[in-house]
Amino acid sequence: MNTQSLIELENRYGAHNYKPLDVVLTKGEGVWVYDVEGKRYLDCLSAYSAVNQGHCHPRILKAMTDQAAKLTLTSRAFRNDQLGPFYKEICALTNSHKVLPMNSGAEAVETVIKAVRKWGYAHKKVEPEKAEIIVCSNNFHGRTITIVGFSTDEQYKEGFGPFTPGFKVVEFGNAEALENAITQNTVGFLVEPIQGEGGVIVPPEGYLKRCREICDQHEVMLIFDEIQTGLGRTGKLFAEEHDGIEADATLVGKALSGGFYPISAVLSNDDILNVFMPGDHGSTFGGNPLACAVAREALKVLQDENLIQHAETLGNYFMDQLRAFNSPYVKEVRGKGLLVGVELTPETGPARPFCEKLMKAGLLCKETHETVIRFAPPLVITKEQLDWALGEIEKVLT
Ligand code: IF1
Repeated sequence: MNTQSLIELENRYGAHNYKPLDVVLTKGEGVWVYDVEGKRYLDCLSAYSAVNQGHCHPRILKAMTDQAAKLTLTSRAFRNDQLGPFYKEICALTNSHKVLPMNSGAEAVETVIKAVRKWGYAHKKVEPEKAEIIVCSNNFHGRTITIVGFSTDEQYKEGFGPFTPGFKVVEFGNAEALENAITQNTVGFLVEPIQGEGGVIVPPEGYLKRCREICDQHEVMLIFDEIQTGLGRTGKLFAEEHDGIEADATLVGKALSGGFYPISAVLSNDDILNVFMPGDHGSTFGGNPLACAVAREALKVLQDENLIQHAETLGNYFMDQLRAFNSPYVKEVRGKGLLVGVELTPETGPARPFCEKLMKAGLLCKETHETVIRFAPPLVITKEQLDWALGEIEKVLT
């Protein structure tokens, strides 16, 4: 089937909750994806950073097919032999005490909300039903009712209320606002170290460190949503490392499977995840052996191929080159590692036509917040491939 007929099928039968670029992909390999007409594109989105290890990485593919032929799902009513090794390896890598595996990123967010609330009642002696979690303006943490309920983007909420109470919003990047919002009922502060969907917003220098201190002073759990920024994307294993701090709980998803399978996890200190008792939380697929085998290999690939350091080096080069274009359309180039946002000037108008031009040139990327082009290629991208992309971007931006 060709592009047009496949798009018609989607439009005819699917819910219209997306407006994708009109490219229908059928194959991926490393940084490259191919559409149904056989045209090749360099993927500069990596499925929103889920494909950090590159499309269809052969080692992860093998781990997946080997495990799929052996055992895929037991449910958590029984144990499986992949879970323990996965726990041990991810805790060692991330310096965590405990892990709780789920499937989607939003589920990891929901899980940490439950855990931190329960911690607040048990340990901070917050009055029943009074626990508060502070979040930031311009946040993106997923699409469930609870999560969109504390979004500051009206479109994410409109028509979906009523929402879950117990959340307070403070300005992102403003540590004083956080401190002022804390009460004796505050149990957690949930924040993205760099806001992804919000437009690749890097907070002011020292902000996260100050948040760490404030949370320590007031016995508030600091929760980093590293679902997009984690696992090498920003040139560190976690973006928190840029500030030399550690969160009390860290959420991972996306690249935890290298894009093969929905796997997410809450990583935490003992205090937080130890609140769960049998029956408090769970998921049919969470922690299944297929997911664990895939995640174990995806994490090994990140380390064995030195992708984290590579992201830092190439990311800096990428941003330097983009800035050197001195494009009249560009207001700012920002980001960390290979998570890069190019914000257009207000006069330039929306970013979408630029993304469409880049698509014609063989480069796939996606606008965010109307005026920002986000570039996040797989971390396996070579300098030569990046130079080719830069050549095409330069043509479109100048
Ligand atoms: C879509 C955005 C990116 C996330 C952070 C939690 C989640 C996400 C920091 C939830 C998910 C995804 C969702 C996906 C597109 C993508 C996205 F544009 F929507 F915002 F990456 F920027 N925390 N982000 O970025 O994880 O439940 O989806 O597994 O909604 O189309 P999820």
